[in-house]
Amino acid sequence: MTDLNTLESDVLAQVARAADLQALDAVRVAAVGKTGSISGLLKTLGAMSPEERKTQGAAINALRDKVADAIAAKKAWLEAAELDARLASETLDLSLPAPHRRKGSVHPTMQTMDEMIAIFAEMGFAVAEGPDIEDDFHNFTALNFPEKHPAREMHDTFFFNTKENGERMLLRTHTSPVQVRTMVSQKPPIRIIAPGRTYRVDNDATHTPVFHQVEGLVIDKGIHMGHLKWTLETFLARFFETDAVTTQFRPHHFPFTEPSAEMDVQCDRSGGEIKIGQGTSWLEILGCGMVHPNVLRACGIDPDEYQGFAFGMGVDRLGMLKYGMPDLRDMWSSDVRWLSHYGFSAFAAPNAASGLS
Ligand code: 2NM
Repeated sequence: MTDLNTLESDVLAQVARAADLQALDAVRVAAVGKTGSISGLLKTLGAMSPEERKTQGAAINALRDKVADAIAAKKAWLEAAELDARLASETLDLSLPAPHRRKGSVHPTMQTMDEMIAIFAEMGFAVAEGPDIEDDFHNFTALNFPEKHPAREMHDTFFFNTKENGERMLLRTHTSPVQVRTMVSQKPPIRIIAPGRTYRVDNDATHTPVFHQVEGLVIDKGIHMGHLKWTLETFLARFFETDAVTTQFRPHHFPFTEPSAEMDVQCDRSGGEIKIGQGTSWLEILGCGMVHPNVLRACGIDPDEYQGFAFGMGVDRLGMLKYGMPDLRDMWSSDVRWLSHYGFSAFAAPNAASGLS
């Protein structure tokens, strides 16, 4: 008859030696599996006297439980060790610099947009956002573009396929629909800028199908073009980091403003590059005007009680002027040499306190 104590120390030693889960399972099968050594002992109970069966049965069962517990404990330990090894081998320190790779940088357009937002934020403007995919009402109708009027053709629009209900969505041609949504949902006074991507069917040296705008809107009682002029001149002086700028309004036409104007800023073109804030030339820089009464009415604002000014400027264009980039198409070239030449540090976000660029 096998000595239970010898069997016990034998099996427990095998459990202790098992180096991995596979080896441990082999030990389990050899000891407590169907044809295992301990299971075999249990089968010998039938041939014993009732007295012997009572003592031997209890002893063999106790041995079986002890071995099963030892195997379960070792299994848990091996699984934890396996997980630890995997975690150690898969460790990736994301805070380490990547010395053999080119570092990423902020795209000049996004840097320019962040600078513009920082200046307007300091002047008390809130930032408003809206969807890139718009409907006809918010992009055109509410902005006083008459139905079937050629003014709609001015913005060569990317349209989606007409839906079953007859509606045709579009990619916004300007960020003005954000101003519409703001006027519809908020009560005056309103003071917002709407920065974002805009889309027009247009592709040449000075136009890309996707471009970026920052538009602004102020609605309150007694707002007039003097407020508009001061706001824009203050913005331009800060943006171009000069003490002051000289500007002129030129009459223009937009459906959504009356009167409408383009603003030119005085500049110097004598040295090959454009310098803002001095000189004898004028540079067209943005569009603006007093919000048309029809627009206010379409947005639920009484034009006899409230007036407002609005303006819109191209971020890509302003960035080119400020950072001396000659060709708009470089913006989309994904050329890492261009990006690292003009790119900005991701850790130097523009703000009014520490400087813009
Ligand atoms: C421009 C020029 C002039 C403008 C008008 C509005 C609104 F919604 F208030 F009517 N938003 N933006 C506006 C006015 C935009 O971009 C060249």
